[in-house]
Amino acid sequence: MGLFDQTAADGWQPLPLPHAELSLWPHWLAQDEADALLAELRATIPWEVHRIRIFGREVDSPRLSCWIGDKDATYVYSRTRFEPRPWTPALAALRDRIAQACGARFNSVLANLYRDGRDSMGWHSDNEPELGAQPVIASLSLGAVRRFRLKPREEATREDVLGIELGHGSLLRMAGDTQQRYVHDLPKTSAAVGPRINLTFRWVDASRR
Ligand SMILES: O=C(O)CCC(=O)C(=O)O
Ligand SMILES: [Mn+2]
Repeated sequence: MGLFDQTAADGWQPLPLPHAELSLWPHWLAQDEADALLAELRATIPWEVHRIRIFGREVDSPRLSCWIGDKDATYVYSRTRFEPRPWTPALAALRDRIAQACGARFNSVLANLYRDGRDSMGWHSDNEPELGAQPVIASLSLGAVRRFRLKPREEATREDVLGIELGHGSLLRMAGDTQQRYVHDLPKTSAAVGPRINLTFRWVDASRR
């Protein structure tokens, strides 16, 4: 698995985020490959509505999701325990390529489908204990370009918010103290946007819980 060495030959662009580690590879997948993957995942993933807890109240999450991974990669999210669905051949192949690009290993992926601009994800960080203190999380985006934002966990002013447009086929790598220091979201947009799929690959160790 080894080190994450950025070289001039690859497409990683480091993004400015003090005390954290964030890089974007804007066109990690070529257009035709990204098109095919978007169509396949939309049709084959068993999309479901996850229930999440907000201010103590359980509500439908405003997007469709599916947790996929190794059998032992169970995950407690918003106080709900998710048993992973098995890898499909396409997702397993993708996992291995993304592991290679990111210099990390992954045993699970959270797939999200944002049907249109009304679907979103609120401020949170991926800091569940089973992910460990400094997780490497790889985020692949397909479909409509949406804005992804990060802000410091504490005392954020408007200037502290970093917005990144995540385009079709882009790969975002979050590592180091990114989850400890920052929260991130995917806001709604009033623009007429089509569907978007986002895959966040993670390493879950259920024994850390
Ligand atoms: O859709 C995205 O780009 C982010 C999704 C996310 O943060 C998550 O699933 O934890
Ligand atoms: Mn997240």
